[in-house]
Amino acid sequence: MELKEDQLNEWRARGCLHLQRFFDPSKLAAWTDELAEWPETPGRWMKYFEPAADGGDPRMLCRVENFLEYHEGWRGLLHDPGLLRVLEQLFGEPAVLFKEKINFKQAGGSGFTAHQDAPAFAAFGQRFHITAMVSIDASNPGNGCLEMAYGRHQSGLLEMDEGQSLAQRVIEGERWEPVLTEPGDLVLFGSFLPHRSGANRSDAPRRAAYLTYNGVSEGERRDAYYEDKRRVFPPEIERVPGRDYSNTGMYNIGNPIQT
Ligand SMILES: O=C(O)CCC(=O)C(=O)O
Repeated sequence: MELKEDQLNEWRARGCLHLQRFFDPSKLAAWTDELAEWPETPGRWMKYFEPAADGGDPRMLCRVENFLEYHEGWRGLLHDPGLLRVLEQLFGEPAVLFKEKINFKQAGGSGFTAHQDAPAFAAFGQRFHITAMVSIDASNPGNGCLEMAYGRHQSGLLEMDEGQSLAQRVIEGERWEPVLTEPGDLVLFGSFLPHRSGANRSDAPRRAAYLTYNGVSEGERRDAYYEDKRRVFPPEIERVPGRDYSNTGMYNIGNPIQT
């Protein structure tokens, strides 16, 4: 998969590249259902929950992370040669997986406040990451699609609030554009591109995989990432009773996950 000059120009100008129907969508939903059905199990995949915004279900599955080792289909996609070739062209060197997650955003699930990913990812001595968002369900403003401030990846770290989301006056000054996707679409964006998303006001889930890579020259830090995340912000099943997990550090920026 060789990118064309106009695609590379789109990447440079917007900090984002949307490749429609990059993956065969036929298996994505079934693979995701399999992850959702896995029981919460200490030390393995990591499941996180959120309360429904309308006060209904207090514990909706909103995320599964760290599934590379456990799911053959997703493992194949994470190492898909076409995806890795695209990433190599964007990084200018081969890509290495940093982390992987699926956001479920069930009907009634909340949105994500505007943020840049760089502050959360940079703690492992790396400078730049690219996230490959794979659309599992179609996404649109009604079910909480991504919204991007295209072009603002070139401004470095923007002003943030104490929770490391973007400061309100930055949010108000940006132009937010919705990213409409169909199942199988691939949306690549760099870790400095501001983004956010709304709540899911539809009656079906809006699932999307966020697969984050770094350039090989910045090392392999995936194990270190999950080791530290498990310590600071573990899934509920791994929490030690009585211990305070309210300081989630860089692991819950802009997220609706319950702490
Ligand atoms: O899934 C979404 O709606 C937004 C995801 C996001 O920004 C994140 O997980 O940091």
